[in-house]
Amino acid sequence: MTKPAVKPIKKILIANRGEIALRIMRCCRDLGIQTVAVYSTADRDLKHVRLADEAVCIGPPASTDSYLSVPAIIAAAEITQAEAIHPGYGFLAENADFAERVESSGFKFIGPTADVIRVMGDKVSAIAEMKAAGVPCVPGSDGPLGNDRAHNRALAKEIGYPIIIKAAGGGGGRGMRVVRSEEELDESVDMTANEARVAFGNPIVYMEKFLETPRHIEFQVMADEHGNAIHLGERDCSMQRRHQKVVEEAPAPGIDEATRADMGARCVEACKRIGYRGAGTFEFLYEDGNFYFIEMNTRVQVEHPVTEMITGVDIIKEQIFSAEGRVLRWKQEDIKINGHAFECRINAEDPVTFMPSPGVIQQFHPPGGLGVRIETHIYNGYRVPPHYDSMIAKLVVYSNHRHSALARMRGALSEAFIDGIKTNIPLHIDIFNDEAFIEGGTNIHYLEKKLGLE
Ligand code: MV4
Repeated sequence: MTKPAVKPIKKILIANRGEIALRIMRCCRDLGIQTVAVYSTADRDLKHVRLADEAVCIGPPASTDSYLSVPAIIAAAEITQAEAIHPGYGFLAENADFAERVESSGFKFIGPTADVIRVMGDKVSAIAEMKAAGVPCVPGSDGPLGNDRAHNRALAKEIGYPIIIKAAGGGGGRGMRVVRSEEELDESVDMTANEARVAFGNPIVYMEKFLETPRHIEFQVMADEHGNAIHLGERDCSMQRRHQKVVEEAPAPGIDEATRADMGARCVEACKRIGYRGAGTFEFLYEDGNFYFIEMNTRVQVEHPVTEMITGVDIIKEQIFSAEGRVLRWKQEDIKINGHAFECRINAEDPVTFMPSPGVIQQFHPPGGLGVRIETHIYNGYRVPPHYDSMIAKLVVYSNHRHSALARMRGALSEAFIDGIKTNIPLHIDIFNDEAFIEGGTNIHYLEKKLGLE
């Protein structure tokens, strides 16, 4: 076999803000790659803007006019002569049209091809691909629902109530409706389709059996453009409120090595089938010992550090290497899951009402010590702007065992101090003292139930 053409990237434009922009910038620095930061007028004082080799203001505070402005970002790449664009997460990271525009403008998009983003962005085609690759999916309609109401009723009856109607263009909790009896079915299908038409410009909906008490377990994969792929094990992201993850951990409690190897191999097979490139995540619901694929994320995720801690793989670095056209440096047998990691998402919000709490950070004392990693862009005097996501830091801990990692997180949380704004640190302290969470394996409804009762 001839060696593939590797094109080393000399300069990357980071099309994001906050902690992930800083994470990507630090990785580029490790690799000797020049960085271009882009920022809105609300973000002039971001840490990575100061540390990047170059910085370009791309617009006013509103995301739609800055971090979501494709022309502004492409123009910034052109004037700085960047070679590649890293989208981070959120904003344009899973926008196929953006990926296409980046590449047609002569830049490398650090992520999968636009075609693959498009296929996986449509949940109906994503599920069809996964089924074909041998990935277990939720029993359901196997494709879009049509207008034949009798057929839909027969289908729901066969699957068994409760069922859930989901929009093909939705995902991440948007565009779905649970149906508990036949009387509600027709109206629910129509309403979900109409809302989807408005929200996503796509009225296509599909049906799945509704799982009442699943856990959310996701597999991290990494692929090159030469048909090689590996998995980096799984994460448990069940501790969530209103589709916002609060705590993540890796590995998922109670998943044995054989199950991990089996599910991981199926995800790897799916990557090969769709021609995946870069970092990706397969999301599953896990109930009664079974996995059911629900969606794929074609970007790096917020919670990628917990996987890095237990595998030793720098996921951002591998994304860049993949974009350079390199052959994946890891074989599956090189990947060993070691120890246990937790991540707390620290948000600038009221710990009781969950209302955003922007403002000036008067004092910040980050926790530290062995196995403690903090990913944050905040510093003393930094003003948290009201225009963006309220996550200001990720506190990640690692230890040999889950039990000692829990203790390490409790210690780190008690040491962390942020003054000037409200944060959800008290909520995290509550969670890490919760008996069921300490036991492990709580489901996706656990936190909302706990908050409702207390
Ligand atoms: C489901 C489900 C139960 N059964 N699908 C919500 C977000 C989107 N990724 C899919 N979601 C769900 N799909 C079936 N067939 C329950 C959820 C769900 C959920 C999933 C993951 C994490 C948190 C959740 C919270 C509520 C509902």
